[in-house]
Amino acid sequence: MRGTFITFEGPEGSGKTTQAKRLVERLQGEGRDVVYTREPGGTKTGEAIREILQYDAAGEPIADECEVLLFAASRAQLVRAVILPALERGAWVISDRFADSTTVYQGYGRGFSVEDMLSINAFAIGQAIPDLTILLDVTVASGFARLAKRTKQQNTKKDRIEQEARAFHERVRQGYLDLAARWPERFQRLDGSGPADDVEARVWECVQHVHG
Ligand code: T5A
Repeated sequence: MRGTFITFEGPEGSGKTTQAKRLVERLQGEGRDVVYTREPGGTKTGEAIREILQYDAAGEPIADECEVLLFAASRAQLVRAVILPALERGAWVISDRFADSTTVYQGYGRGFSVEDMLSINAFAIGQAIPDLTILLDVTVASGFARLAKRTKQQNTKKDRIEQEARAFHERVRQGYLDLAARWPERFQRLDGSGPADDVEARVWECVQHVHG
């Protein structure tokens, strides 16, 4: 029996990593076989690509077209090496970002054709279509306020895409809302604001509602 594939999407600082990990713990607490993945990354090849994408690790500016294909390449590897084998053995797969990120960041954000991004995604993911996509919706301002707090507390630096202009991130947020309206049967848009425990309760209700 095929397992269950859930993806978390949302703007920067919307709480995807926090909530994806909490969901993994809850499902594991029920004794389920659960695999957590993140994008870009999740495999050795993907983590190497992540380094290049996040901080220009190759030492030169990345062309926007190259960026699209690197995200797709990381995803193609993750799907074949991790996601499909896990789904085939009946596991739950929880992914922190997936193909919708390319549609909104490179399509709506960078301005590439959304339909082109969907075609590239289709090639990269094959049969790995999420059963449920949880869109954690927060305003751009509140997401960045969370990241600013983290940057200060942990003394980290902003990555390449976080440094994009505010208008870029507003387009990303709008892109997510458009995708959620386009595929209402797959997307669940949840309010990502408020305390993490409250958001976790919303996520859990949503997962139980969709998958019993
Ligand atoms: N990208 C990615 C593309 O452009 N195209 C693609 O195809 C893909 C896959 C990935 C970057 O790559 C881009 C998008 C991104 O710019 P990343 O480091 O993985 O980079 O960045 P994000 O996925 O955006 O991860 P972030 O860590 O920035 O945000 P999250 O995961 O949404 O948020 P999280 O859980 O890490 O929380 C952020 C901070 O807020 C706190 C947390 O403790 C943390 O400090 N927090 C809360 N604070 C208050 N209330 C709550 N409810 C909170 N929940 C979390």
